[in-house]
Amino acid sequence: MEEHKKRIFSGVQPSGTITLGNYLGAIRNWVSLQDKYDCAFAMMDMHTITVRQTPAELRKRTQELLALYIACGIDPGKSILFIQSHNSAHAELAWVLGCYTYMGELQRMTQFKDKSAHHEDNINAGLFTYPVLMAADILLYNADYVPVGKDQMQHIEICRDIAQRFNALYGDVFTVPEGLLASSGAKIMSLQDPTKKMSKSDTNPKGYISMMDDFNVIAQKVKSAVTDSEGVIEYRPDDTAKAGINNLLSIMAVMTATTPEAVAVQFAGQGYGAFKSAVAEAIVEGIRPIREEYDRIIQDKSYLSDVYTRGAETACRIARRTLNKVYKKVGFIVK
Ligand code: AQP
Repeated sequence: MEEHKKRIFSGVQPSGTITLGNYLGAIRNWVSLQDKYDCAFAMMDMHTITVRQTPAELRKRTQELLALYIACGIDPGKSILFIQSHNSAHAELAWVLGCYTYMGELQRMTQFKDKSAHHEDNINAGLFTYPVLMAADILLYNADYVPVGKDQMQHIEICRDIAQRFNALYGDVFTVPEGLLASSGAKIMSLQDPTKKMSKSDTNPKGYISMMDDFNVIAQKVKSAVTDSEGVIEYRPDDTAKAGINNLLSIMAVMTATTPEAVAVQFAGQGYGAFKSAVAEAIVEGIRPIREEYDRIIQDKSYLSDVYTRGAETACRIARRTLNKVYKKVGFIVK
């Protein structure tokens, strides 16, 4: 990483196949940041085990996620691409930061509350301390900005609080990061329950569009998206009764580089059926070139392993510097 550029860190968990929400809310926005900033993007495999995973599938999905990053336009020549578990500094810093984070702060996290409600049989300590590991992910690289979807903003806030608390005790150790929200697509909703965000671990696959879905399946999923009985295409972001149509308008707007309002004007007076067909086509056409690139890259396992091996070397070097500074500050003898 060059010294004069501001730094960016972000990542996605390989906890399922990546959805259109992950793409529009996160990965897509990373591409344009690569020239202006020093960027590091990781496959966040350590976070995934807060929910039970099938080991062989997790390994496969981690590799697929890397291929998808590259297919979406993340360039390993410009950005550091690595697997979180390849850099043990993440776990090490998380331990230290955990001693500077309060139970009450973690108890307020919406994701913890949601995921504990969905996995009542496995409310583990990792799920609870997830935001501490995420703070370590970001602070190790002294990231200035963290591009994320809206759902992750609460975790960025707690990361900032932890960094400021640590800095107040020990001097300016960490850069206090800022979340960077996409101007559009920051929160794509479920197609089956448009009051909930689209999630890759949704038990109902009709709720999300996977970046790997067959194109016919995408069309079917959009056709069966929940809307309303009013039959009017209007963008009313504050009207929950219009949540389904608002969501489709937002998706169409990002896919065609316009605004939801403009899409609503374009389709005013048309039926939901025709509108949904147009949305499905826009999604498929947007995803098609990524899929073609992905199909090519995923075949080349030695290239992928070369990318993540080189990425880990650089990531470990940068992170170790920060970790040693932290260790010194708290009173550990650094070898
Ligand atoms: N629906 C969404 N709309 C916009 N952005 C989204 N993101 C997630 N869902 C949406 C953004 O994608 C990035 C990676 O997220 P993650 O994998 O770290 O975990 P997540 O936020 O918990 O995403 P999922 O899909 O809901 O995963 P599961 O189901 O495993 O929990 C983040 O920047 C996130 O904001």
